[in-house]
Amino acid sequence: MNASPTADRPQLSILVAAPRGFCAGVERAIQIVELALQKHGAPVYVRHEIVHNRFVVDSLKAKGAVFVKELDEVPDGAQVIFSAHGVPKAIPATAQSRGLDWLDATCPLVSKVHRQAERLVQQGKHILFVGHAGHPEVIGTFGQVPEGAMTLIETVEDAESVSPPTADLGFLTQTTLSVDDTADIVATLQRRFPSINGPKGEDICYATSNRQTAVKAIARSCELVLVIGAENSSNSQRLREVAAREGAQAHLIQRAEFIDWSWFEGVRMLGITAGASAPEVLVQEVIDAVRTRFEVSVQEVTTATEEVVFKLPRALIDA
Ligand code: 2E6
Ligand code: F3S
Repeated sequence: MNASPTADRPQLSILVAAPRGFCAGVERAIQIVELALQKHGAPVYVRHEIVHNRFVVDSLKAKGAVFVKELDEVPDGAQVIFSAHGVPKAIPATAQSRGLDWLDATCPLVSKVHRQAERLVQQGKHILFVGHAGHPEVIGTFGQVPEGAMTLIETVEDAESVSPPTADLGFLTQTTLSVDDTADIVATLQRRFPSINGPKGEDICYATSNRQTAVKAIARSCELVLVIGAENSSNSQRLREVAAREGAQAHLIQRAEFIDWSWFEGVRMLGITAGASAPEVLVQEVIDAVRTRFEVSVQEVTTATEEVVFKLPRALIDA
């Protein structure tokens, strides 16, 4: 449908956050599925959504990827790929014992946390892991260490009340947490357990923290912020929360068709960003949808530039 003439439409300024959208780990994970399809031909099985985005999953399905919940849905002899969020050690072990041809699309920054978890356990420490219960990254990281070696901390209240089995402690975090909430949780742990061993930098990844800084910068000036991303995407949910805390009405939407136009009442400045698993095409789709109702001016607000690229698994480099 064509946009109505300029005179009919109210003015709306749009601030678009940068960085937004795909991070290096998501680019790599999608490329792993695409290259595996090129190399082996369809079908290629993927355990769990490769990244938490329906549009990405549907695009890969159309190319021959088959998404499954568990390995027992993968036929013998097939190729299977593990999602960017990481898997418990038992998953590649099972794939190996079944003779499956497996590839690991775990983000290297998640794998780094896995190795830190193993190291802390080797040092005899109990780990306090800051993260969200039930998230696949958390399940994957817990699955790197023996049962009972790690305790989940979700809130400041958990950090205040936890009574670990030993005083010899380390902490680690999920990669996609709220930077501000995590700082409060870590400060609580460090106050209660002054000798706790923590990561040198942070386990919250560069993409998560850059996207939160960027959305904070635009949300301050916006009455409404739309975050493009999925309900099950932790980093996208955190972007919505950050925008809401800055005082904006903030909504997480998968794509343009989920816009509720009543949100726009009284809005003069709209902010737009996208989670690390949301493709740029969906951001442009939202801007185009807004253009059909408003006379818009679009400005990108850049708070950081990103040049991170991760290497592909060796088995795919030639492909
Ligand atoms: C893997 C690790 C971190 O829900 P979450 O934000 O973790 O995942 P996605 O798929 O939305 O984002 C990418 C990603 C993958 N982040
Ligand atoms: Fe990795 Fe962070 Fe993206 S952990 S998949 S770079 S959101």
